[in-house]
Amino acid sequence: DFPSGYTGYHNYAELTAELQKAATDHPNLVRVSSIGNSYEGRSLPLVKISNNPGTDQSKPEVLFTCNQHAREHLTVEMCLRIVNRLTDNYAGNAAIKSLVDSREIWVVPTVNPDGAEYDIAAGTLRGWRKNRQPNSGSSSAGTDLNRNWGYQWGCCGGSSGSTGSETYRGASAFSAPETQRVRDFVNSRVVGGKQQITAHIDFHTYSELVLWPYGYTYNDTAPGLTADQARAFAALGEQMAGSNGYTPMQSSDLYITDGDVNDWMWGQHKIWSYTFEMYPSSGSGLNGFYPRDTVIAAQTARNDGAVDLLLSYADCVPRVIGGSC
Ligand code: 0X9
Ligand code: ZN
Repeated sequence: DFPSGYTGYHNYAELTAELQKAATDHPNLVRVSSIGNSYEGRSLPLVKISNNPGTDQSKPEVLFTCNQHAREHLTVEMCLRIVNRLTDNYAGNAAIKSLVDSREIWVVPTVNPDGAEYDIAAGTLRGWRKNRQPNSGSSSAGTDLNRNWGYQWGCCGGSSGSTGSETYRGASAFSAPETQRVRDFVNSRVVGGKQQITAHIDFHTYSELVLWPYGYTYNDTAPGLTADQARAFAALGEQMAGSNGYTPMQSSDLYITDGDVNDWMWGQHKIWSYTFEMYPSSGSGLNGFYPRDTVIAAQTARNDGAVDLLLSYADCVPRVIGGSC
């Protein structure tokens, strides 16, 4: 489990209990289900927040995902905060009520529960990143889930083909059960030929950044990404960064990745998909991944404004640059 100084973080059992509690406390706002299981058989919880969560309404949908990378435990707390804040404050806060009433909000608080549990299983913090899927013919386990997505997978030197690498891309695109489950869920939100999810944030740590596609190329425009779309990505990214004090940039300006989640969400579905790299802004060795639990409240609350901005633009992100939908 989490060691001393970190017990304020939620392990997998505590996370699932907290999600159930949100559903019990707010049955008219929250539905908890599952998008399927991880490699080791843990259910990947899916939370829906809306004013009629049992019904598929015709409203813009927004997705938040957390914990693709095992050791980035602060992101689980971020997704939990989204669930608790939007539901606990619904009755008393008119702005939150109107966001929740006008959207269908999906949260996957842990995409990589096997890795997260492995990271803390010995009562120490192991610094594990990947999932826990074995690699045939290798003693090294794990695929980097954020190199396993199927848009330009493995194209461009932004991932590794070596099983021992921290950025091992897997044997094929979507070879990891966890990316498959999220992919299948997102694909399932194509209703009547139209993708219902319009906007997405995938939370990571660390560096305090707001990132947007593409990650596979340094070019600002590329197939499937026009100059106007790139301007809208940047404009909303910069607004969100203005609210949390992070640094905004196209993700390849940080470094090239191929097979990351944002490139697939945009390239495949035209979902306005961002990566947030949370607190801290810098670190040495593994310590940046392991801030004490005393920072959880402030460093998740810091993103409240950015989350609300994404929700508010989800009807038409190009509106941020005066465009229309
Ligand atoms: O490398 C990653 O997957 C992300 N950073 S982390 O330190 N959390 O591992 C960033 C991915 C964003 N995409 C690009 N930089 N292209
Ligand atoms: Zn990460």
